[in-house]
Amino acid sequence: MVQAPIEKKSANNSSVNTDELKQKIEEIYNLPFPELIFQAQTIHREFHNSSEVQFCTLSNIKSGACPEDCGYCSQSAHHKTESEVYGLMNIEEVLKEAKEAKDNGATRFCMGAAWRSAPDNYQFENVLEMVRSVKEMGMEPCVTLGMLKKDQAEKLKEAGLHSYNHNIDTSPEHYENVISTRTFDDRLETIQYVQEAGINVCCGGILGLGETKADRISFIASLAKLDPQPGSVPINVLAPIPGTPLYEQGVTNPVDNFEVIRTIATSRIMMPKAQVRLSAGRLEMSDEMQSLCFIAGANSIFSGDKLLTTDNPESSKDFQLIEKLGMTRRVKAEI
Ligand code: SAM
Ligand code: DTB
Ligand code: SF4
Repeated sequence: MVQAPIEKKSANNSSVNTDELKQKIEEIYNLPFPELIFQAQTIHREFHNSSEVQFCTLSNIKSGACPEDCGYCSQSAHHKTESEVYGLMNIEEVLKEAKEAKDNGATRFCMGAAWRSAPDNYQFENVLEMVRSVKEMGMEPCVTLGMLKKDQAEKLKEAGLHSYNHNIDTSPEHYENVISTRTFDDRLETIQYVQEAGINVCCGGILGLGETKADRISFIASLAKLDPQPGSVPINVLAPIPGTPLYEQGVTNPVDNFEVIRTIATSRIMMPKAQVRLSAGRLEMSDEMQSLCFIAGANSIFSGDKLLTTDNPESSKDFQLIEKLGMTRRVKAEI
């Protein structure tokens, strides 16, 4: 008897021809700027309220001493940086931060831990408790804990997790220039477990890692190929951290603002339903630059005066900007 081939599941849509997809993305990315913005706005308006911005707040629930060697990160044990090192925060402290975030307008609370992979012990149980409590407070709970096993993804779903953040960071081609302690495929494996558990995937990356335009196009193709596509796409601009291998690169060769806007607009067109989040890097952006990002289809920001280890604009400044633009803050959480 001939056995049917075992279908190997993957995080990606296998019917997509990657070369054709990259070619399509390249054409969009390189459109004359006004045409690109027009197309992005048209799609944005079809799928979203284009005047609304979602506020998400981060908490660094476990900081530093991470065994991974991500070349941009202040929390890697491989780099000598000034950033704080501490173990998993207790539940009460985290919930205090969550309440402050809610009072300051956040509808999503994202808890990040500097782990290579989520542990299988009481610490994971504590994270599950944090997820349940944040949900009870009426916010969308999100965590980013590094790599997950299948059963951990299932437990997070049971606890009521809304989103799991796990970035691919850059193109598959550029990946090994940035990180050597894990592969692009390791990233996809966790994303697949999260998809299979029915959790919303939050997946994006960083611009300014010394990538080429072709890398940015390939990065967007890798995101757009995910099946289902990510519910949120954080677009970070490298925050150059002294002591990290990418510090010099970030200071001497920062990514051009127009490349950031083109990446946002192309992501909006390729992933119409996603929340596209203007993430790290806003502190250095003018109000006009941030406004162009919103016009290009970004509809979410990280709010609160701190990201994980670096500074972020104060909430009062963000409120002023949103008001100046006649835009509104999203008030309803998806829970
Ligand atoms: N350890 C977990 C992981 O790597 O998935 C979670 C925390 S990690 C800090 C979350 C994301 O923050 C990274 O994937 C990266 O995209 C972003 N990030 C970290 N350091 C950054 C920096 N210096 N500038 C911009 N984005 C950064
Ligand atoms: C994401 O894409 N950006 C956030 C969140 N996901 C976890 C983190 C940004 C970190 C910026 C550098 C820092 O503060 O250490
Ligand atoms: Fe660790 Fe995440 Fe930083 Fe990489 S990005 S060093 S995995 S905390």
